[in-house]
Amino acid sequence: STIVTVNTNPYEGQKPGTSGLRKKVKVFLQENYTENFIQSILDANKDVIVGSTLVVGGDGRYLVKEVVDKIIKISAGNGVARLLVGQNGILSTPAVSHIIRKYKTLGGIVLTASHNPGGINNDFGIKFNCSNGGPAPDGTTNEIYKLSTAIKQYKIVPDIKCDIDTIGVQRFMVGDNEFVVEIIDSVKDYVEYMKEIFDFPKIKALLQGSEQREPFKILIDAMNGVTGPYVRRIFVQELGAAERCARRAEPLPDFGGAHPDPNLTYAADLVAAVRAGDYDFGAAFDGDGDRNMIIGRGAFFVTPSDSLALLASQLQHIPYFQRTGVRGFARSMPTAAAVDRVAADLGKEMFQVPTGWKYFGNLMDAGRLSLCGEESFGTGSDHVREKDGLWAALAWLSVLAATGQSVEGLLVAHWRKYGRNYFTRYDYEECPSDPCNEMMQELEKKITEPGFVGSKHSSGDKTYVVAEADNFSYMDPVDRSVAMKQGLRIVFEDGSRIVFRLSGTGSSGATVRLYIDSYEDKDVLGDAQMKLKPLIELALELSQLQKYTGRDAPTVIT
Ligand code: VG1
Ligand code: CO
Repeated sequence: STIVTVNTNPYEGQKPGTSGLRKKVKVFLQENYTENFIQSILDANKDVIVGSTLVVGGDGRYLVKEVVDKIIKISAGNGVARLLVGQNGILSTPAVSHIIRKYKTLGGIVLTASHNPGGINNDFGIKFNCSNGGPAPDGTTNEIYKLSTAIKQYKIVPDIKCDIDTIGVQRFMVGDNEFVVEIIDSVKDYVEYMKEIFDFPKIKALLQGSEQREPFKILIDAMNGVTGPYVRRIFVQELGAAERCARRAEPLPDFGGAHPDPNLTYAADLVAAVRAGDYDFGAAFDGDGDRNMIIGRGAFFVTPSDSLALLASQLQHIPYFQRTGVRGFARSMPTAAAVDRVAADLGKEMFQVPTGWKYFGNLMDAGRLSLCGEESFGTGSDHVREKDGLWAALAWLSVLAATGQSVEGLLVAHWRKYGRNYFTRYDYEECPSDPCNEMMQELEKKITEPGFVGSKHSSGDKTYVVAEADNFSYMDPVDRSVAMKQGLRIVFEDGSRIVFRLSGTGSSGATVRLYIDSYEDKDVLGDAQMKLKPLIELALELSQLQKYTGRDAPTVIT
C-alpha cells in the first residue's frame, strides 16, 4: 500500500475541552473534520510518532467503528508501527489507560463523548491519552488545537482493509515498512488487572453468602454503554452473580436512547429497581465506563464526594493498597471537602485540583497520590490514570465484604466520626452562551471587588460571612504549570462554599454548574436539599442566574 497526502483546510473550534474534543456526530461527519483532528494529534507527537505503538478504542457509540478505521489508515500514513485496537472498536476509558501502561505504548486515542447521549443526532468525541495512560495535559491539547487551526494536509493509506471484529494480528506493508494492527480482547487485560488489585474470592464469598450470612444481592447497570461486557465478565463469570444482576449490559450505538450518565436522574430506573427490590447494593456506570454511582439497600444514595471520603478511610481492605501503601488523596475543587478530613486524620497529603482527571496524573506519576475523585461521579486510584467506574464498585464491595456492614451503615458511621459535608450540584444545561459568559464575568467582578470578603449575606435564617472569593487557579506542584480561571468560588467563614463553573464537555450552548458544599459536625442525618436551601438561594441571588439564563429551575440536580 502507498501513502496518499490529502489537501485539507482547517476547521474552527477543534479545541479539546475538559476531556477531549466533543461535538455533535454531524460535525464530525463534515468532510475531513475527523481526519484533520486525528492528523493534529499525531502531529503533536511528531518527534516520536514514527515506529510508535498506540492504543485505539471507544465506548461503542455511533461512529466509533468508522473513526477507528480512519485512525488505522492515518496512523499507517504517519509511520506508526503498531496499533492495539479493542475488538469491534470497544475499550472502556479506564481499560485504554491500563493497556497504554501495561504495554508501554506512546499513548492512545479514546473515542467517546462519555456521559453525553449517542446516536446520529447526538455526540461523539476524540481524546488523546499520553504514555502514562492519562488524558493529555493542557500543554498537549493546546498544541493539538493550534495544529488544527493551521492544518494543510493529512497522510493516509486508503487501501488498508482491516477487520476489527476478529481478535488477532493483521500485518500490512506500507512502502517498505510493516504496519501491524493487533485486535485485542476488549476486557481481558482489564479483568486480569482487577483480579490483581482486589480479592475476588472474598467478594465472591460475600455475593454468594454462607450458612451464617445471606447472599449479598447486587444490581449493576451498564446503561447500554461500554461496560456491558466488563460487567458480565467480572460480576457474572468471575464473581458468580446471576445473569439478571447485569442490567443493560449490551453496548448500543445510541445507548438505547438513554443518557448514559449514572446519577439519580438518568439512572432513575436502577434506583427504582433497587428501591423496590431485595437488593443490598446497586451501581451504574457511564457511556465510557469511567463514572460510577453507588447506592445501597432501599436505594440509599452515596454522593460521589462521600464515596471518595469513605474509600479513603477504608483502603486497608484492598490488596493493591496493602502492597503499595497509601500515599496522598486529591479531589477536584468543586468536590465536597469530606475527604480532606480523612486526609487530616490519617496524616496524608491532600490536593485540590481543577475539574478534569488530567490534573491528577502528575501527582500520581510523582508517587504522591493514591486515591482521588470528583463530585461528578468520578472515583479512581493510581492503578490507572483515568477515573474507573468498575474499580469503584469493586472497591466498595471489598469494603463491604471486609466490614460486613451495609452501605448505609458504613456511611452513617463515617459521618458520626468525621461530620458530614452536605453537597449538591445544580446543572443548567444548554443555555445560550453569551448571557452565561456575561453572568460569569459580572459575578467574578462582584466577588473580587474590595469589600466582598468580609461582607455578610443573609438567607433564610442563616447569615454567612465571606472568608474568601476568587476565580480558582492552580499550580501543578510537580511541573509548576498553571491553570487559570477554573471556577468562581465563594467560601464562607463556616467553611460552606458556593462554586460556579461553565462546563467544558457539552457540545452545544453553555451549561452552568452550581456546586454547594456545607459542613455539619453533629447534625449528619438531614436532607441535603433542605440543608442547602439557604446557600442555593444566596447563590442564585448573587449570580442573578435566573435573569441571565432565563431558567427558573435546573435541568438536573445531583
Ligand atoms: C464534567 C465533570 C468533570 C469530569 C468531566 C469528564 O466536566 O464536571 O468533573 O471530569 O465531565 O467526565 P465539565 O467541564 O462538563 O464540568 V467524563 O466521564 O465526561 O470523561
Ligand atoms: Co465518562
